[in-house]
Amino acid sequence: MLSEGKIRSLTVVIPILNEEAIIEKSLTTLSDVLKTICLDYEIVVVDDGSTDRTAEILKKLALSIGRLKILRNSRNEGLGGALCHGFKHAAKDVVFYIDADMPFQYAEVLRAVKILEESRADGVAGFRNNREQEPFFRRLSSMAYNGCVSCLYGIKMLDINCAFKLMKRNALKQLDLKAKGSFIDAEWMVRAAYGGYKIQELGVEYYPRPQSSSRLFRLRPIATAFWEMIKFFPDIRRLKGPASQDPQACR
Ligand SMILES: Nc1nc2c(ncn2[C@@H]2O[C@H](COP(=O)(O)OP(=O)(O)OP(=O)(O)O)[C@@H](O)[C@H]2O)c(=O)[nH]1
Ligand SMILES: [Mg+2]
Repeated sequence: MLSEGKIRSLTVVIPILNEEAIIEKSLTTLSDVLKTICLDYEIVVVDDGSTDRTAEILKKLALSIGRLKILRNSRNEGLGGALCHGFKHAAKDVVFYIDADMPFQYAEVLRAVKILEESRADGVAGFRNNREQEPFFRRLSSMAYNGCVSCLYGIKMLDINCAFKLMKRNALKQLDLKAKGSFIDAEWMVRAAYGGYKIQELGVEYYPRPQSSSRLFRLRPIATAFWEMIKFFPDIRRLKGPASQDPQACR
C-alpha cells in the first residue's frame, strides 16, 4: 500500500483492435492531459493483432509520445487477454484502464486519482451517467448482464462493464485476473469484492462513438463473456464471499 494515500505515478492501459481512424487523436489527447498532471506516468497500449494501419500509426506515435509502451499480440487474443498483458507490464503505483475510442474525457482520470487519494478505496470504477443516447437494445443487454453477474456473484454495481477503472497496482496484481474476453471487467470487480478491496463508483460522462462499430457487441465476444462468467463460478465459490460494498457512488 502507498504511504498516506499519496499517488505518485500512473500507468494508463489501453486495449486496441483496429482503431486506425482514432488512435492518433486519442493518444495525443491523452498524452497532452497527462503532461499537465504532477504525476510520473506511462501509457501502455496493447495492439491485439490489428489488421488495419493501427500498428504502423502506433510506431510513428512512439517517436512523438515519449512515454508510450507498445505491446503487440500477433493474433487477436481478446479484450481480457490484452488487458492482462498490459497490466503485467504496468510499472507505476496505480493502473488505469480506458478504451481507445475516447468514450470518456481523459481529464476524468484526475478526478479518479483524487478520489483514490482521499478515500480509503483501493480502486475506482466508472459508471456511465448518460446512457440515454445508446440504442435501447444495448442498454437492455447491459442491464441483463449486470443482473446476471449480480445474481451469480452477489455484487451490485451500477455499470460493471464500464471501460473506466483504476486500481492500485499492488492490489490489482493480487487479483490474478484470467478472463480472455469481455468478462474481464466483471471478473475484476468480483475478485476485488471477494478479496476485500474497496471500489468507489464514480459517474462519468459518456461519449459514444458517432458510428458505432463495436468490436465487442458481437455474437462471439458476447458468447465468450457469458461462457467465462459461468466457468468462473466454481473458482469464486472457493473464496469466502464478497465484502460489503459500502462506499456511496459519486456522481
Ligand atoms: N486488445 C483488444 N482490444 C479490443 C478487442 N476488442 C475491442 N478492443 C478495444 O476495446 C475497446 C472497446 O471496443 P469498442 O469496439 O469501442 O466496443 P464498444 O465500446 O462496445 O463499441 P462502440 O459503441 O463502437 O464504441 C476499444 O479500445 C477497442 O479497440 C480485442 O479483442 N483486443
Ligand atoms: Mg467503444
